[in-house]
Formats: sequence, structure tokens, C-alpha cells
Amino acid sequence: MTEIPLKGRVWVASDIHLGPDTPATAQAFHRFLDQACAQADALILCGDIFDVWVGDDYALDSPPDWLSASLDKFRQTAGALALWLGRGNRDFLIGKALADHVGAHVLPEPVILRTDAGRLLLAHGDEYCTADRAYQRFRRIVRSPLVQTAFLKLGLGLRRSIANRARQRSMQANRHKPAKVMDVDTDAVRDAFRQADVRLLVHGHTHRPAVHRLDIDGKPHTRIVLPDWDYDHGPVRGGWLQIDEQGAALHQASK
Ligand code: LP5
Ligand code: MN
Repeated sequence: MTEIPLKGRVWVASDIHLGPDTPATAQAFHRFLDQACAQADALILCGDIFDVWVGDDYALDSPPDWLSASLDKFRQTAGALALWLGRGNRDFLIGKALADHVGAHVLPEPVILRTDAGRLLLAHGDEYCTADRAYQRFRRIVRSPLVQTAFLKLGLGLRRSIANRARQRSMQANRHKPAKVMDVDTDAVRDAFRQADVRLLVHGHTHRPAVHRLDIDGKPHTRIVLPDWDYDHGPVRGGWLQIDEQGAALHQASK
């Protein structure tokens, strides 16, 4: 598994879900990026940065205004600190072209960060939702390089309509899934801890921010779940994890 050494103050955020209909979220997130530039040494965005991503060419060729604004902000951020862009279940098509365009790096997945607080495992989190068989089947298909190459050859219009169909189907399917199925699976989490040989796992995806303590093989372990961001619909949600020599501290947004 890839290990990234990171010195100093590391910030991690996930599931910002930027899109055309999230102006307030984008504004709050851009403020957060300014704060990161002033206070952090590295910023890692670990997936679902965008609500949907149909290929880097969409961003590079003629991005809409909302996307241009965020890309400018990413470029500014990457000029001030080390910026890593991770892929989630909505934006797994983020590639090196986008990262190069803004001066960032693509985050390998899963990845071990070697920080001042020790080694930790970082992932988007969807890979641990193994009780969701329908999702894992979908994931295997769309993560296949062959399928991705074929999809990226399609015109942008067709790609966007396929992505919309997938979103609709996903929302329909999620209405009937029990909450437990949509959360991470305990055994999958234990396996991940053992395989990576770490005591701390950080992930997003489930939108259930929390710090979970668990015992594995008689030793204490911690799983930190990052919040998703939404400043456009209902009560404000957002936040990030700060990792430094003091440990890992979850900061959650409040009104
Ligand atoms: O995203 P969210 O939170 O709603 O639900 C996720 C899981 N769903 C997904 C699907 C995404 O929302 C759609 C992503 C679009 C990506 C753009 C690229 C498009 C294709 C690229 C091909 C290379 O991730 C959801 C989980 C939930 O998290 C909790 O973990 O339950 O899983 C599902 O909903 C899976 C369903 O059970 C089955 C999905 C069927 C999709 C069928 C696609 C049909 C395409 C139509 C083509 C004409
Ligand atoms: Mn997700």
C-alpha cells in the first residue's frame, strides 16, 4: 500500500459534493481553503469533492462558472500547501489531468499517511460498505479500467445523461436500503485495520461523522468518520480533521 510522509499540520476533508446547485457550500468551502492556506501544511480531500464527475476534459475544456471558481481556488491553495485530490464514489473519474491543471496530486487509494501523529489509513469509505451487495457490484463495474476507458470515449452530453441516470437509480435504491446496509461493515473495517497494521482509520462517505473506539486483537483502535458538507439545504454541515503531533481532532461546522 502506498505510504505518504507528511510533516506538520495535515487537514483532511471529504464529501463536499460541489456542483452547480451548491453556491453556499462552495462559498463556505472556499473560505475553508483560505483557512487551510493560512494554517495547514497539507490538505487532503478524500473523495466526493464533486457531486458527480464525468471526466477531466469537462473541467479542462470549457468549465461552467461554478467549476471555474473552485478550480481557481484549488490552484491558489496548491500554491500555498501540498494539496491532494482523492476519488470517491461520485468522482472516481478524477484523473491526473485535473490534478496537474490545478497543481495538486491525485491521492492513491487506499493510502497510509505517515504523520506527526503516527501512521493512519485513509480511504473514501465506500469500499467498507460490503453489506451493500448491489453497490459493490456497481462499484466493480465502474472501477474497471475497460469500462472507464469506454465511458470516457463517449461525448460529454451522453456521459452526463448516463451519470444522471445512475444518480436517479442510486437515489431510488437508497430509499429502500436499511441504514445498517448503507454503513460500513464491522468485519471489513477490522480486516482493513489488520492489513494496514494501523491504529487509526479515517474515512468519509457515510455522512455519519463520529469518533468510534474499538478493540481489535486486544488493542485499542480508532475510526474517525468525516462529515459531508452542505450549506445550501437545511442545517449547515461540514468540517475537517486536523492531524498534528497532538493527535487527530475533528472540527465540525456549526451555524
Ligand atoms: O451516491 P449516493 O450517496 O447516492 O449513494 C452511494 C451509492 N451510489 C453510487 C452511485 C452514484 O450515486 C452515481 C455516480 C455517478 C458517477 C458518474 C459516472 C457514471 C458512470 C461511469 C462509468 C465508468 O455510488 C449507493 C450506496 C450509497 O452510496 C451508500 O453507500 O448504497 O449505491 C447504490 O445506490 C447502488 C445501487 O444499489 C445500484 C446502482 C445502480 C446504478 C445503475 C446505473 C445505470 C446507468 C444507466 C445507464 C443508461
Ligand atoms: Mn461518497
